[in-house]
Amino acid sequence: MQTHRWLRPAGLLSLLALGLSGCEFAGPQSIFDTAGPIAEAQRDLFVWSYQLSWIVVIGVFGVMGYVIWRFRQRKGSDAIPKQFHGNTALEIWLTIIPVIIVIAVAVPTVRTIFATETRVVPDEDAVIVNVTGYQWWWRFEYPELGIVTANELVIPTDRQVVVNLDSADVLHSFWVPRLAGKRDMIPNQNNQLHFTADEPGEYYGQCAELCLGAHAYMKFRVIATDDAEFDAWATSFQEAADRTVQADPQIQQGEALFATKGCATCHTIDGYRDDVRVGTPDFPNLTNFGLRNTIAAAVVDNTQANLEQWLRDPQSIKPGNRMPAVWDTNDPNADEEIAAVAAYLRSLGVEPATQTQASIGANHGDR
Ligand code: HEC
Ligand SMILES: [Cu+2]
Repeated sequence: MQTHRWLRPAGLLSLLALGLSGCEFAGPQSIFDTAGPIAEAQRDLFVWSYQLSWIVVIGVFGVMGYVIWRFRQRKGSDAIPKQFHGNTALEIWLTIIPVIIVIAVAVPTVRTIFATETRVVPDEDAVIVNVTGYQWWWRFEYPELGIVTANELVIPTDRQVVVNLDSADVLHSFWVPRLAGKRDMIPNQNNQLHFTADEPGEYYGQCAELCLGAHAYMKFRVIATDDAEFDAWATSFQEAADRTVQADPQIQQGEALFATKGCATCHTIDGYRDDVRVGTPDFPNLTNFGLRNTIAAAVVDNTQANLEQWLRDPQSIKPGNRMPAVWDTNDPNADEEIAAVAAYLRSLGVEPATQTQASIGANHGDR
């Protein structure tokens, strides 16, 4: 079999071109499009090592190319070029240059590690969040504010955020590429990460440690707001227990179904009826669900239609997840009841008049 000699390099080159064309430097999960000082320091370190590598590559291949060309065998000459074995000066330089290169990489690396990776004494006004990874969603607890929520980490802009990372089951990894490098979440090992967001906005997060099943759908959002909006958000959670169910009959019906359909055995809603024991920490807390932008670990937007679809058949939205389908497919009341429960959930934390535009951070664009 005869293949053309140029086919292989041509194939490799087109593969490379294809790979590069898939690169996106400003996507919602790009480490190059940084949005805070920690991610910025890490990106700068990466770019510096990358540039230095190119200097080394160009230097080494340049010298090699020059030597190959300059000392190539010439017609009619069998003489061996002058050898430099035992050239002390050259050997010293060949030792010094790599040492300089190693130092040029090591010093910024160690400095960045200490600036970004170590445990910190939190700033006075830092926001502390205990994050627990579950197969396949995120629990966010703000111990100082008495708030528990899921899948959307609301933070104030320009203030340090310290996250204590834990897992309830297997290994997960907390990663918000535009804000900070990833950090493993290991059961019973209190790993920590800290970061700050410079600008209000919605930042995409993703579990970065293969955790089986729906791992690829284990996403989340960090929503950075200004201080006033953050305080309003926090207050809204703290007051949730005292809020009454909205008067709308459909919402009232949904509220009742939340208990009778068994949702309350898994899910907590602060302030839900005194006579019903609601939820356990091991399922997403649905308090103020009407303020959420997304459903099921940021897999789909929080719209009435998506929420109904989620309740009718969770597997159709997020294959592998552990929320059961509660209604039988042939239940004649399913459509009406699902619509009612969805309306109830979407009313939580929302003033009746502003229901359509209540999502927090929604005006900051989609990343
Ligand atoms: C056996 C426990 C269980 C029951 C019962 C249950 N759920 Fe869930 N639910 C889950 C789990 C687990 C998840 C997380 C799924 C995922 O994202 O991987 C979930 C997720 C959700 C979410 C998305 C949460 C988020 O943070 O985005 C909503 C909304 C929800 N359930 C509503 C309901 C309603 C309404 C009912 C009753 C009709 C119900 N659930 C019954 C276990 C349950
Ligand atoms: Cu995971």
